[in-house]
Amino acid sequence: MRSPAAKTVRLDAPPPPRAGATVRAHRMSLHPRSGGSPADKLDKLVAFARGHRRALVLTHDNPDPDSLASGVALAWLLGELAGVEAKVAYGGIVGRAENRALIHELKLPVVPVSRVVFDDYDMICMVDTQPEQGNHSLPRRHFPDVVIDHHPIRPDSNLAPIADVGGPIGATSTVVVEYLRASKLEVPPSIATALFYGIKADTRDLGRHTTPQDVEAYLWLFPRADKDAMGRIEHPPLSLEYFALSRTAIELAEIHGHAVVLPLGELYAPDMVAEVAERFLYLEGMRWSLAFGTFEGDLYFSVRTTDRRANAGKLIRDVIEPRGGSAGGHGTMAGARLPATGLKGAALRKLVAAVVHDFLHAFGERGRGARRIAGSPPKRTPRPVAE
Ligand SMILES: [Mn+2]
Repeated sequence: MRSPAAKTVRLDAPPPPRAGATVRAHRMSLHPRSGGSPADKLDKLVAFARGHRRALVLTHDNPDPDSLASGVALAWLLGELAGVEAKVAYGGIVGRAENRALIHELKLPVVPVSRVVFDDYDMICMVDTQPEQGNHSLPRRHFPDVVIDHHPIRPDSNLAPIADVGGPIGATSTVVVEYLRASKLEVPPSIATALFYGIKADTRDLGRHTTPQDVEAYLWLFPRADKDAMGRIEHPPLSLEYFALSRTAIELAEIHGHAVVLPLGELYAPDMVAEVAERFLYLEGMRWSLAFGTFEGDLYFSVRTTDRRANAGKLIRDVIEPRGGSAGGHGTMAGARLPATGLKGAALRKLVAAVVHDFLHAFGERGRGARRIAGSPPKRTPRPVAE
């Protein structure tokens, strides 16, 4: 049986709220965004948390620095102010070397979601993503109690008792810093450093999607952050796999007008599409970059643009969601996952070709032949140039 409403249900949409939804309705008055100042928001969060024993803080899958930092900081705050034992977990893997160094150097207490028994927790928080976003590992039978995210609000996020969601703030870490400042607590250097890097990474050193609140949080964190650790986090050793992926990207890059497309094949970590898309946007003359590859049967896409008037988040959702994938992002940066399990050879190539075609169309680049970065293969080895 099909009801008209069923047609509009997306594959990554969460289930209807649990039976507790009627109880939640009156709690929506706690919605901190209607509550004004960070101190008010913090009070409401702490009052809500005090009725609970154990909290789980979930980042988005394949977490980035902003997600990890805001998760760890929120967990610390819940422990200090509400006496709630909070654990931070992430789905997927941490692949990018800088993000691995962030966890390692600062000994951040985060665990893979595979080690989590969701029913052990009576409070669930979500940071840097939202229930409907589809890029997190919260099982469908659960719904978060707390959602803190700087991405554009999705309707279901308002069903959470505490939801501090929406732009234009450049990083979820900035939102959490405002809570920390309101708490008047002394923040441990590891947490300050993580948040500092979270803001730095999401705003690309305050040069992208940056608001005065981000600058203020950054400046507040600067004297509290461990600069030696920051140096090791931002400049970590890079693996052979990393350089092999860079070679693949350079060899296979296709330039279509003002867009560069980077087919990366099998990825060693899904978050590397973001790294490569980001890097190749530096190629002069580019307005768009698109990197994609497969990991454990799924296709991962990352889009970046230099066009500040663009909406990469909407663009990627328009291309990926009708095909049954999940996608999200905002103005100049966005990512997506498209299940492709079982697709091989020609079937996978056909899907990829159709998706890339749609992306190029959305970028406004059609009907031109692709150029390469380096002629493939090079006709002759260039003579070494004396230093
Ligand atoms: Mn973020």
